[in-house]
Order: sequence, then structure tokens, then C-alpha cells
Amino acid sequence: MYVQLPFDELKVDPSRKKRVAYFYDRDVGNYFYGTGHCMKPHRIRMTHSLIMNYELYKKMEIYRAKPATNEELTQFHTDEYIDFIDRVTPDNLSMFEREQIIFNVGDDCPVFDGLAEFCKISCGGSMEGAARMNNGSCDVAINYAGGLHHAKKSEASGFCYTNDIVLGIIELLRVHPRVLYIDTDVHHGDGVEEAFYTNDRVMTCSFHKFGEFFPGTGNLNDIGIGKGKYHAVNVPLRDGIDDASYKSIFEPIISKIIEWYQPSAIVLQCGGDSLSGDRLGPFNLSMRGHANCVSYVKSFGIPMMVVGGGGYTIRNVARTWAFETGLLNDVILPKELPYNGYFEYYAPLYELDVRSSNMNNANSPEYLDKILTSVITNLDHTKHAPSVQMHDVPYDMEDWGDVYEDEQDSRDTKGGSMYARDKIIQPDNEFYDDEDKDYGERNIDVTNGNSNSNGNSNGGGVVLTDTEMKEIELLNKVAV
Ligand code: V1D
Ligand code: CA
Repeated sequence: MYVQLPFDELKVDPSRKKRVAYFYDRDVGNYFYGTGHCMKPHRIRMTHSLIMNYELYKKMEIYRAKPATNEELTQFHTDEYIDFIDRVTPDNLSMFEREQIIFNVGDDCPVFDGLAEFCKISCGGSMEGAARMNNGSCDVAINYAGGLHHAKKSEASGFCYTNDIVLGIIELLRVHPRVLYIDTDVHHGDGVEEAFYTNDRVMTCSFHKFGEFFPGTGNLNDIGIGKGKYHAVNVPLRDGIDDASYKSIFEPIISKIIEWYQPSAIVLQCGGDSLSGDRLGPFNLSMRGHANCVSYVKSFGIPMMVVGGGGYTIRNVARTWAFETGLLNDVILPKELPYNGYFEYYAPLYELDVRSSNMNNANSPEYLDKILTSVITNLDHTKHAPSVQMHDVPYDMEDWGDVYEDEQDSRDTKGGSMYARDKIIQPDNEFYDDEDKDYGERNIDVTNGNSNSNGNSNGGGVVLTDTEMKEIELLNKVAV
């Protein structure tokens, strides 16, 4: 069953260009987990700087999402947990001794300045990306501030406090009968799997290092329970997996799942800690090997949301996410890095590529064959019986158990109800970043977005505020 083929060069087909909505908040890079902590939101700003200086703003629409509200966060998380996240600060931490333990904040998940705002920015991007996919205003949504896959309903875990992915998927489920979640972070996507473990409207598939590695879950035999049986797929891998081995397991598993499950939307978590040389991850993927996952998932032409995740050698995360943003826009970025605000990080070669090393690959063809056979056999033995047909638009959330406790709350989400969303089409001259808007309703523009905040067309399908235009000009000036 398992066949390893050589790793081919990545290709794009510009004639199949999709509408891409990219979410970025200029504040995100300022949040700081603390000295000695390996999670650095600054890498999102570095990624953005590369993206802008490679001129990808000419290819896609750029938005600053409204930060999620507490009410929106409680569509998945408990009120008590969100109330804690909203109130706790490094200065008042001693007042929350009991909560620190029950909500698991501490070494991995420290309380830092602006924690709640950081969570709201991360979740706002994924929720708004989903709302835009739902109303058809984009085919691809990108939020590198998202992908925080370990966060639980009432617990922080593995550098993640709120789960933007679960919230984004909940939004997608308003319109999409079946959503596929794929997780290429080197860690198991446990928070997302757990949220939908008993559910057949979401299929989760995580590729991860397994065996004495955080979080310790994600065994091959963990396949979902009840209605969710066969709707969780786990691909436990060993150290040193390289591009050819990864491709040879990723592609047949994903094609089988898509054929079997027929999702109408896909969420792809692109954790950069599966890259070679990561500070925490022991895999050996080059930038191109990592990006092959993006390219392969995109090739199915199904609306998709791309989110970030882990990634601790930050220059390599920025390189890879920029390259992947190029692929999503049907552009292969040239190797030579453009001058950008963080150019010195890319010394000594100042090149885009992240290369594999000569480390040992502990994933033998026999081991990978065993995984592939198990995954394919599970799906082959069962005929998928979708609980929601393609033509149904699901609003009855009775069966949501863990995910939805209150049906009324579930309707009051990011995009509002379908009805509410249709009623809040923005005028051409109003774009994001409007402080006066009611955050309880997503403010989704369904025009083609070819104007900046002054209503001026820039001819390239770009939506930039004046400030962002100035930012780009400034970056380019520095380059001269
Ligand atoms: F190295 C560190 C320095 C400071 C603080 C934490 C760490 C660290 C490294 N690895 N923490 C870890 C992992 N935690 C443990 C704990 C020991 N305990 C009993 C648990 O091994 C957590 C790794 C989190 C990985 C997060 C992620 O990459 O998957 C991610 N995805 O999206 C956002 C983050
Ligand atoms: Ca993973």
C-alpha cells in the first residue's frame, strides 16, 4: 500500500487563482510570553513583513479582523474560564491562586500583559475567516495568529489559551455540512480532536510526533467515539521524518479522507514546528516539504482556511508561512529574500529556503505502511453515512453536546445568523478597524473589496488601510 516516490518540485497553476483573504493585526507581534519562553508572536509580524515585501498584497485581500468578544469565545469555552482570562494580569495574579491551577496557567501558559487581547485577536481572525468563507467572499482564508490547537473548553494547554480553530469550525458548520480539520504541527491537535470527538460533522486528522512527546495523545487507535467513530484520524510519527516520507503518507491519507468524507470546507493547521531545525520539534521537513501539504490540500479546490500554530525557530517559520502564502496565491516566491524589516534574522544567506538536515529518519517504510494500512482499512470498512446532506443548512444544534450547550448562544456568533449576516453588508467605503461597530456582529463586506479605506481602487484586488499603505511604503523606503 505504501509507496515512496521522489519529492517533486512544487508547481502552481495561476489560471486556477482563488480569492484569498488574509487576516493580520498589527498589534499581534507585540505580545510577549516572557523571557525564556519559546512561543514568540513576533514571528507573525516577521511573516507579515516578508509577505508584504514579496508584494503578495497585490494578490490577496488583507483584513484586520475584529477581535472576538467574550460572548463569542464562550461559544466553545466556559464563562468562568473566559472571565478568568479576561481579568487576570501579571499584577493581580496572586488573587487567582485557585484559578491558576484549575485553568492550567503557569510555565507553558504564562499570564502575560495583554493575554486576553492576544486571544481575541487570534480567535477573531479565524472566526472572521470562517464567516467570509461562509458568505462566499473568499475561497481561502489565512490567519497565522490562529492555529492554537491545544486550548480546551476550560483549560489552557501547550502555549494555547483559547481555541480559534474550534471557534472557526463552529462558524463554518453554520453553512458547511462537513468540515475536515488537518493538523501538520509536530504536536498532536488534541484540543480540536477532543471538541469534536463524538461528532460526525467534523473529521479531524493530525500528523504528529508520538512517543514521549507533548501532549502524549494521538495514538493510531484513537479514532473517535459514538457518532464520531472513524471521524478522528491520528498519524503518530517518529523522529526525523523527511519530505519524501511525509508526502508519501500525507497524500494518500488526505485523498482517502476527502474521497470518503466529502468535506465542503477544510481547515489546515500549518504549525511550523514540523520543520527541520525547529527548537522543539524533531522532524526533518524542508520548507518545500512542509509547503507540499498546503499545495496538496489546495489542489482539491475545496474552500479552505489556513491557520498558524507552533514553530520555534522563528526565521524558518516566517520563511515557510510566507512561501505558503505565495502558493495559496498561485505564486512561487523567488529564493532571494526581499529587503524587509527583519532582514538580519535571515543571515548569512538571506535566502527563503529552509533545508532538511542529514538526521536519521526513524520512520521506516514498514512503519509508515502499517499506519497507512490502518487508516485506509478503518475508512474502507465503513461507508460514511453523513448526518447532514449537502443541501441542508444546519441550524439545529441539538446534538452538539460538548461544543454547544446553549442553542441560542450558538446562533449569536461571529457572522450573526445567516439572516443577520446578509443584513450587515458594509458600504464600499467602510472597511475593517472600525472601533464604533458592535463587536457582537461580524461586519462582513461581500463586495469584491477592490478599494482601500478612501474608496480608491488600487487595481490589484487589494484592501489596505492608509496606515498599511504607509507601512509598506516605509518598508520599501528602508530597502532603497
Ligand atoms: F521549552 C519551554 C520553555 C519555556 C516554557 C515551556 C517550554 C516547553 C517546551 N516544551 N514546553 C513544552 C511542552 N510542555 C511540556 C510540559 C511538561 N509538562 C508536564 C508538560 O512538555 C509544551 C509544548 C507545546 C507545543 C505547542 C504547539 O507547538 O503545539 C502549538 N501549537 O499551536 C500553538 C502552539
Ligand atoms: Ca499535528
